[in-house]
Amino acid sequence: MADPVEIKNQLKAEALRLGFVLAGVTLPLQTPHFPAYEAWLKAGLHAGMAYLGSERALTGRRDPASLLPGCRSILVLAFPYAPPTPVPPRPGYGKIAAYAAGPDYHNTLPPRLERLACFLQTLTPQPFAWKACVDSAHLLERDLAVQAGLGWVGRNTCLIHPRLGSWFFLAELMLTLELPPDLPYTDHFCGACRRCIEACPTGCLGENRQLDARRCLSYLTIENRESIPPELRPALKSQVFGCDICQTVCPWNARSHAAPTCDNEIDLLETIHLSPAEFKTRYSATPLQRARRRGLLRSAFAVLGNSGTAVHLPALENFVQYEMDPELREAAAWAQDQIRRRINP
Ligand code: B12
Ligand code: SF4
Ligand code: SF4
Repeated sequence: MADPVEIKNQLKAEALRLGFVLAGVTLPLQTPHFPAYEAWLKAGLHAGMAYLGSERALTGRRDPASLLPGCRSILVLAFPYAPPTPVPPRPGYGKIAAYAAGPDYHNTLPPRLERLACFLQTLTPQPFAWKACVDSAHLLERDLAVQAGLGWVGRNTCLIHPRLGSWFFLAELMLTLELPPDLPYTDHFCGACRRCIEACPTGCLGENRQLDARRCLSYLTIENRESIPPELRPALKSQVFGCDICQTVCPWNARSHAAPTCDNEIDLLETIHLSPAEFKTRYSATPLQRARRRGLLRSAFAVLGNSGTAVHLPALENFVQYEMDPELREAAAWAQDQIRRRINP
């Protein structure tokens, strides 16, 4: 088979067979909103994610082809995950973001991209090089997805598809093979809707599709390596890892028909007692490992402060007395103090 359009169609069909729900092709060119990325960095909205402003990060985002010499096309894909279960919060339990309820997509998606590349090689005698990218590559994945026709970026800054909403990951297969590009998605935008801006508990979504990571619960509980500022801890409520609020309220997600996930709660007492080895055994194959044990404990203390009861006080006292890490000790003492104020106002 030599017709590039037919090759592209077969490749997309195979992607759907492998579980992806959207696929589109774009060129490895600078995306239209690279200047918006630079402005975001300049304003310091990336918080402690200094790696996003490194020379390598900027080069890849400015010139995607620099990631794969000879790159001529990028297949952009979306892979779904189940939305969060709408269960009311329970004292002593923390909620994790829906994307983190399953295995780590950084592990599960690259083999699918490899299978796709092997399949593509069966369609053409022309040899080609390829590179699988999932999240951590220096690409503006949402912007590339718009260019490949997968959807548009909403006020919550997520890539949205009219039928599927935004409960999916993005991934790319970069290719030195030339495939005909798809048309970019028309900027659908959000009309008069502002639900995500109004629902965000820390007000970190700006008017112009910009997110201030310094106050975003997702950043504070996943990427942040420092303490969570005490004034922001109450905003976590029961959220111990990641945040789904600005997607949950989005009407485009109400229209999607994905079944809710079943297990996005963790027992906080159990969590704070995990040894480093136990943390590794339980979470190393899940997205929670990104926060590391220290980060997860820190957020667990914040959530215990918000919803814990007298039964949690002895465990917290143990940390206040014997924990070596001063930031964790402080977080445990804060939680204790919050619970005591609730019990004896
Ligand atoms: C850093 C990062 C974060 C940071 C910052 C997020 C942010 N909004 O900037 C934090 C830790 C907060 C985060 C949180 C989450 N993340 Co994140 N994150 C990334 C990462 C690694 C880089 C994103 C980035 O460069 N941000 C900087 C801003 C400026 O860029 P951007 O959001 O990509 O936006 C660009 C386009 O939207 C574009 N744009 C398009 N149209 C328009 C129109 C106008 C007018 C303008 C001005 C701009 C614009 O402009 C921007 C700059 O180029 C990407 C993976 C990647 N390599 O791209 C994943 C990624 C964006 N994250 C993802 C996910 C799933 C999440 C969470 C849902 C996880 C969770 N449940 O906690 C939340 C969602 C929070 C949110 N509302 O964005 C998915 C998004 C999938 C989707 N459907 O959109 C990605 C693509 C990872 C993946 N491979 O699946 N994330
Ligand atoms: S992920 Fe949560 S904190 Fe971050 S912008 Fe969305 S609603 Fe706000
Ligand atoms: S909630 Fe409304 S404003 Fe926010 S992304 Fe969805 S449609 Fe856009």
